[in-house]
Amino acid sequence: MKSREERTKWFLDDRFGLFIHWGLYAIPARGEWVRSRERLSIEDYQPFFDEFNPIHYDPRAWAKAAKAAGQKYAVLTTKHHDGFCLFDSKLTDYKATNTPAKRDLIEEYVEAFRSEGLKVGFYYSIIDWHHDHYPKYGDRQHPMRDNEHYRGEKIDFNQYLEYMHGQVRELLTNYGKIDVIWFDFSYDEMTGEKWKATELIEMIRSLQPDILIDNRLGGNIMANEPEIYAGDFYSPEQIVPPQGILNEKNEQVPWEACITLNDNWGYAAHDNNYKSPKQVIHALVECVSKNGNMLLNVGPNAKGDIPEESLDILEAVGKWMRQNGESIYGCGASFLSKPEWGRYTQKGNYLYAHVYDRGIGPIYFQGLKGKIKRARLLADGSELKVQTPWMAEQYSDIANGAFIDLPGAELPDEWDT
Ligand code: FUL
Repeated sequence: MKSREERTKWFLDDRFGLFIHWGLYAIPARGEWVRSRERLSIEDYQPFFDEFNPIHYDPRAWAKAAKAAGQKYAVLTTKHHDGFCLFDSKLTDYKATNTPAKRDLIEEYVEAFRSEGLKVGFYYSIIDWHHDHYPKYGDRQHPMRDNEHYRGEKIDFNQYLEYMHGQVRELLTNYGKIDVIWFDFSYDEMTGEKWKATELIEMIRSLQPDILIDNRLGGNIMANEPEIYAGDFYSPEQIVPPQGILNEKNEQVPWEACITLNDNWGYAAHDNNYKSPKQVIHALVECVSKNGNMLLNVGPNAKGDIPEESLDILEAVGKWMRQNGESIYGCGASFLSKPEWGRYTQKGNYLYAHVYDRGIGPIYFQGLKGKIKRARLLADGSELKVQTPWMAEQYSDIANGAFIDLPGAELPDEWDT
């Protein structure tokens, strides 16, 4: 079996992926937690199942948008907390093939993303608000929490476990090679032991030895024993960890920050709080400058369209990536500390200076270990002058530093040159 280091190689090179939250909740259009937040009963939620008919679903178009944005892999919700399955599971009737959609949406997704050359991941919720044997009463992650009707409920959690493990087996047997499985999530007393995570991971590794597993089954990645259910990477949500993620020996551990484009994962019709392309690019650079990945989310609507606002952002990011992707792919943190004018990323002997703030005059590189052989602008490939400005010797310790001249008064790329 490959080591975690070998398994995560492609992942850490690729750096940028697309997260897709899509399911029945796209119809009420108030985010993927609508059933829980509004305490909707099974009956309240049923119309969305009866109506689900995403006539515009075209995963090829999604894959093309991701690819054009510079994203190298994707992760789609095969089942979210509401329990609805986008795939044709033999273990339930609560699935897309039984809705008016009448299609295995996961099969089409895998096919489409693969043929566009992207790696393919499955999000799978271990929480399940629909299953009869998933705890309901007094469970803070359940829509029916504290509903007296469920006090003293008789559930057989083992039946749920069998179902959940069985579905993971289906997902990793019926769709060819899968690159990432993204579980969501352990909480309170629902720990790795409860989910029988060790057995689950053993099964996963036997079916798909190279697949990457996130950390949300619980467990401690730092323990560094692949037999333990810890998974391969951390999944900080809506934050970039300030120092990256380090183990006790101060080594970087793989991580991927998942970030929404507005304030919701699932489609939310009235949420217009979109980030700007500049914020998204800076977030991606921030992740890479700390040895992390970014999984950027979109929430397609009930018809299967990614919202226009999201597509526009992806397109703008893609434009930047086409010129500057070299400073992202295969890159990680630099040994140099954060400069005043922006960020560094680094790949071997190549140092990438992400200039956010033009300032005046040349930009200063502090603490170099050797001489800069040559410098160029990623925007157009033109050579830049490494120089010592007149009289600078008197004012700065330039022995281990260098000044580089930027042409013009404005940066060629307003967000990150
Ligand atoms: C969370 C979930 O509860 C959200 O709905 C979303 O899927 C996010 C990525 O993980 O914890």
